[in-house]
Amino acid sequence: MCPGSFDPVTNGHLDVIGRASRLFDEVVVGVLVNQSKAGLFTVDERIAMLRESTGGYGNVRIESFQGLLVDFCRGIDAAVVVKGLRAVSDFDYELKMAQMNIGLAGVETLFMPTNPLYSYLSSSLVKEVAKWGGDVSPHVPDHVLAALRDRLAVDRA
Ligand code: COD
Repeated sequence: MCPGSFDPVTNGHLDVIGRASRLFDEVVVGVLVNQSKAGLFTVDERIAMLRESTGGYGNVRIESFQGLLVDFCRGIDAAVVVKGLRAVSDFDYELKMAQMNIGLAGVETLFMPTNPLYSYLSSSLVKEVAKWGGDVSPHVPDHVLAALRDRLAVDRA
């Protein structure tokens, strides 16, 4: 299980998903439905972008979830959560969630060191740079780049 907001998916996310797909028989990417935080893209749009980006993997499927991650994991019978770790700041936050998730439901978390190519990448940084006209083409797939341009052009209009 690879959970996240994926607003939008970046090459950093895709690197972790691709590596997980080589380690596990089946990978479920779970997009969090967060009622209290509107994203740049709707959950359906994020799911569509993830599906397009991971279409080449035969064992990856994309779903949405709300509520506790551990409840979703139980519902789909997922034994392991896979998370990418970019920096010590990620570790600080992720360790607490991983320990809570073991305590809540015995769900284990496996941390994957980020590919150094993507260690500074986040969806928020990509949106910030794209919003001000910076080039994010090295950081997201082409179809995500096009979606960002469309959405930000509409937002500016
Ligand atoms: N390189 C490697 N990995 C990366 C990169 C990168 N450049 N960017 C992101 N990642 C990985 C990280 O592992 C990250 O956790 C994951 O991708 C998703 O990233 P985001 O930014 O899309 O998603 P987040 O951090 O907003 O997702 C947080 C969750 C949805 C996983 C979390 O809030 C959650 O589990 N929520 C459900 C409610 C719950 O159970 N809460 C209690 C937790 S104890």
